[in-house]
Amino acid sequence: MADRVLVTGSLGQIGTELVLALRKHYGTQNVIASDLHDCCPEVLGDGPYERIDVMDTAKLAETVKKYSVNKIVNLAALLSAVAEDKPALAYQVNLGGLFNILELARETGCSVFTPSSIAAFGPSTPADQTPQTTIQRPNTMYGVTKVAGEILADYYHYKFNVDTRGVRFPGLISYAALPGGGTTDYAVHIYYEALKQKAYTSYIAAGTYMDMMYMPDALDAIINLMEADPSRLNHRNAYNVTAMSFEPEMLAAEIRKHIPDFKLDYDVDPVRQAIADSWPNSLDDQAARDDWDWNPKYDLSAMTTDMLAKLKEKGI
Ligand code: VAH
Repeated sequence: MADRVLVTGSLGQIGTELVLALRKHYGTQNVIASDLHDCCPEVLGDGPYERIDVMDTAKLAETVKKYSVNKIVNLAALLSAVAEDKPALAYQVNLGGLFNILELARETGCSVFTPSSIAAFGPSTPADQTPQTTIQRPNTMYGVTKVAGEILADYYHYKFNVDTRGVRFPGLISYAALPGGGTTDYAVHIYYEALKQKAYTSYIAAGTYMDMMYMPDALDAIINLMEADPSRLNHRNAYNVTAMSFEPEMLAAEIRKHIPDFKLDYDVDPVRQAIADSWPNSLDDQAARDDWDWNPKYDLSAMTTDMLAKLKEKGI
């Protein structure tokens, strides 16, 4: 029987594009999108859609049975900045939701892909070329749910043989859907404002390096790891993956190659700056390259060229 994939959090920054990419790979009718909206928004095209809250275990089980789902991609989560504002809800959705998905996978035999983040690292983690296996003491609720989620997903793999897999994503940059409530969102908004105003005021300070990745590479990472030969996987949850590391001035300089009079200034947000300061400056992603041939295609220059072109096509 063909693989049938349930995606939670389908209307988020990753989900909006991942559902369409998964439908290209597995077939439109074999990918069931889900989120909190009552009906399927146009952006997700014409494949199956269900309204699912990941806290609703009955609806999750009913959906897996209804569509004979064998793979679950769990994206439902609150991102870093909004999670600091709503820590209890973030704990419930990010960790409670993942627990519900893992329990369902244990009972039904589904595999589970769920992304972690560079947020799973903290101030005591080696910040440059952060190793695959190292200290993980995040000091944000988002980071707590991500590192706990990694450990929980590994537990379900080693204790119950659930096929769990995940990557630690850096900041993701895309032209299709805006991110919501993250710390790295500045690196998306800057492109929109560069086209609209030829200027942007960054809430992240100059010199703040963070790992980043263009969404096409992130989508490839998810599908390639989901399809990877399990005998090659030396890690499960989760693999470091990155494509570039930059700070706001580097991004502005790249934009100026296309918009010469672009101006960048700063109004630093202490909450999101503190979150960014607790994260690595750059990751070592050699394990992903060795175990499942991870190989990003976009660097800062290629991403900027494509991002600006695609946003212009959208009429920004
Ligand atoms: C955030 N975009 O900023 C997310 C991501 C590494 C950052 O997890 O919260």
